[in-house]
Amino acid sequence: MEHIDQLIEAHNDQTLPDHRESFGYLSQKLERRNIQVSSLIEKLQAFQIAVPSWALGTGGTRFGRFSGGGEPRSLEEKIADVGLLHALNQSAGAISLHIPWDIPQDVQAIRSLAASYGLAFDAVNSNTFQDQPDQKHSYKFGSLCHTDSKVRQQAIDHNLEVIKYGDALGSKALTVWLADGASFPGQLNFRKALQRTFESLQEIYGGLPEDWKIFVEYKPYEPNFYSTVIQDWGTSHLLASKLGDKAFSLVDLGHHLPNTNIEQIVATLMMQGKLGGFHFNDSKFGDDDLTVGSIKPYQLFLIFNELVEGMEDPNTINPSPAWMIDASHNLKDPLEDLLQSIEAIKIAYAQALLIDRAALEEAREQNDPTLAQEILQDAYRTDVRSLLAEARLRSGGSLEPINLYRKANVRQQLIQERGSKSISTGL
Ligand code: LRH
Ligand code: MN
Repeated sequence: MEHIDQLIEAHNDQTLPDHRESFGYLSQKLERRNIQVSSLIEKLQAFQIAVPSWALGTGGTRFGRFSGGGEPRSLEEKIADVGLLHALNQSAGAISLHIPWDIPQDVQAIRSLAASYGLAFDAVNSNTFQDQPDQKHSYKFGSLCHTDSKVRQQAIDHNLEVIKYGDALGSKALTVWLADGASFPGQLNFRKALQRTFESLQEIYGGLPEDWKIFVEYKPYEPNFYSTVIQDWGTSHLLASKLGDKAFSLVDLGHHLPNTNIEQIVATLMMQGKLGGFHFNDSKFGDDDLTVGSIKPYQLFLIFNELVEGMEDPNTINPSPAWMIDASHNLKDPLEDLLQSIEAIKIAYAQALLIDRAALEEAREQNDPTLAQEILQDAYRTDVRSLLAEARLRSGGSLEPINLYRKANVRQQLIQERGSKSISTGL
């Protein structure tokens, strides 16, 4: 979008006085508690989240899809939309592609276009949960676990091809999510399915460049409704451990049965050095792929409490996780939804950085749950939004991204440019 930098500067001038007041008040309060506000801001500026290329349009459900118009019609337009998000919040510095939904026709052109917006390529995602028009063998009854070795080989070859695309774009990781499973008792030999999946993943693992990672994403159900081969963190961890040092588990927040303690799973995987990354979203019931922090913001805070504990531990054996969103937008403007999700992730991170860890550990060692909760919730109940705004301001972003997005009528301009019926590839 032209002149976005000028629009940001002009809008910031108007909102700066309010910001100075709220940021000034919070900084003094934190400094009095010996919290280094400047290093906090630096951590927030450095924290970049990858936007999924498949979530820039209006998704839908099997019951309907209500397109909002102005959706990106090509990979180039998707990169431009993520570039706009990044200009506004200086926090969306990467895009995660899904193949074949986003095959780059001209890799060099795509690389330089992304670079022109300050964007890198995070993990690339393979897709063996849909049949492509020219595909020889169907994935109806699975892919890497399929009873027919020809189908397994086709799926392995697809993943190796996705690695090649990613490598050409500068990506350093492959995410494998498998719909593989069964919808009826008796349909699947659990043992054979898991063994075939492992052996297929071994072939894909063998195709990884030296400095690459493979993320094994688990999910309890959907589209299969009785069994999923990689159903939970334990199965993902088992496979990642057997595959080797380049293999890790990927935690999609929506891929847990109700009331699962996800923060404990995060702590456990991080302890083993096998937490590869996240697909952030939120959910009330199933894999709802809703705006991050829109349903369970306290759970997100508790997850970041475990993440910060691991990240701040000088002896941690876990590499820096990949921070990625995986959402689908049925009702909201996709770009506003993503701006809200990124804000919610960084709010949880900032609040977790405010936790008095020494005091919390002391309370735990004294078995004082009341004090432990007081310490946690003091951080959770701190309004850190001015810290995030200051981090954006120092990085050249907007103090109020969503207000500016609306004030600048971005969606209207996209509809004029792309039409009210343009549909983007993805979910
Ligand atoms: C599966 C999933 C996976 C993606 C898809 C778009 O539910 O979370 O990460 O490949 O959504
Ligand atoms: Mn996911």
